[in-house]
Amino acid sequence: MQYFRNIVYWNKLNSNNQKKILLRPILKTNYSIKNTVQKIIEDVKNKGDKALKKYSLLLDKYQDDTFQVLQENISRSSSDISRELKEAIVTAKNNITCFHEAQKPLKIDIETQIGVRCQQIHLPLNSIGIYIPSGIAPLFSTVLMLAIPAQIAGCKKIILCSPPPISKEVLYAAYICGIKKIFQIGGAQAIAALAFGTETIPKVDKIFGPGNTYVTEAKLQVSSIFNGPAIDMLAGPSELLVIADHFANPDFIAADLLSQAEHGISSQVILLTPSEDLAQRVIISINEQLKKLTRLSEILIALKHSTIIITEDLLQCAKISNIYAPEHLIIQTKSPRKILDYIFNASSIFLGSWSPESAGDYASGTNHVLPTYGKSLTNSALGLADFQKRVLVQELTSQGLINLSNTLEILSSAEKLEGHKNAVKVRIDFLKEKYNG
Ligand code: HSO
Ligand code: ZN
Repeated sequence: MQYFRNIVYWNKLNSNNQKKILLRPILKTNYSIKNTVQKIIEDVKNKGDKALKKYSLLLDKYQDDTFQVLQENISRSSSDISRELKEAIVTAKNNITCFHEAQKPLKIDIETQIGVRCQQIHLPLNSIGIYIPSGIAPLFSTVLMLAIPAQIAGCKKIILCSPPPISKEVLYAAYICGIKKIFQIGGAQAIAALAFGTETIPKVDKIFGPGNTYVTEAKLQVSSIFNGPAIDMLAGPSELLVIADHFANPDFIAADLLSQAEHGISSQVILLTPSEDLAQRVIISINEQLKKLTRLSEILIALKHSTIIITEDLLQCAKISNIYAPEHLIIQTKSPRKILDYIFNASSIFLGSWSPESAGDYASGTNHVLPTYGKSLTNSALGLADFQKRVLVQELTSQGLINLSNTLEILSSAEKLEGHKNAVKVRIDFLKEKYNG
């Protein structure tokens, strides 16, 4: 049976249909979700732990006095995990650490003119919250992607929240990343607790991590409050775009497309290729391989809004990919680096036949928290910089100020800000008096 056969020819579509084919699935947040989330946030803000207990019982059927996972249970998670999995987690941790250590920014410390020293230094965010959703199989790899850069940056307080019952893999990943404060609390109530703090859950400065519609809506609402916490980004469904030529292996492409389609019903995968023959072989391979996958029902729905697009040439593939601005872009062509020069919008790029997206999802070292839904137009993959802030420092010598004083006085006069001018003038007068008078 042919489950998947969506194929179109880009040049045969009119411009309206070209736009349509690149549309993402519509994400539904209705008023009812917005209102529910707003109510939960208000409740947690005003009633703290009492509200948390209420929502935990109501929504997660879970009762607890403190929600906090005991230190001994965090360290005990190590004995609940197979040696094989522990080793794999450690390998991933080492590579992610290596790549994020390398992101340490260069310090800037220069004299813009004689006696005028300007610096840019980087300071860690003081407190951050990590939210890890649950599910049939919680994606504990996200703990590594968030906790490792947070530790490298030097964040002092790292709080992790995940819905009850927290998975042993999440606990172990948190344990090896040195996270000590872990709470079993989920949903919008967890985000509200991190945003405002309760008797047991500390308030944080920035909230990271993906989640369902309620969690995403809660992140949106708390971050738009004037003195609310910052957030990393709003996580949308996973997406993958593959650019391939007739040299590519159709089984590899099919497997990559299916690997992202299995994330959920709103995931979207697209293949761009000038080769009709390759497209047909990918279709055959998808229909073969998907039968063996366990998340077939999600995959089939995701494939409904996924397409193979036949293009004129590889340059047109790059152009279409830039319009779509994918979260993940795999380039499987004879010379992928040549295509890279024409790519302007993508969050994470995988070059050649031997770079499946799974490598970046887990263990090559790059971060898998990425802008989706076309946000790669302006935003970047999560990295060390998201856990730090840039701070500017300057120091002028007396001679430096004398050298700059004329410029400062002219500029401040022109803006009619006499107070600014005066702050320079009192110093210059002081110096004149000291040395001349
Ligand atoms: N592809 C997902 C990340 C992930 N995949 C986690 C497997 N586990 C979003 O980039
Ligand atoms: Zn993935």
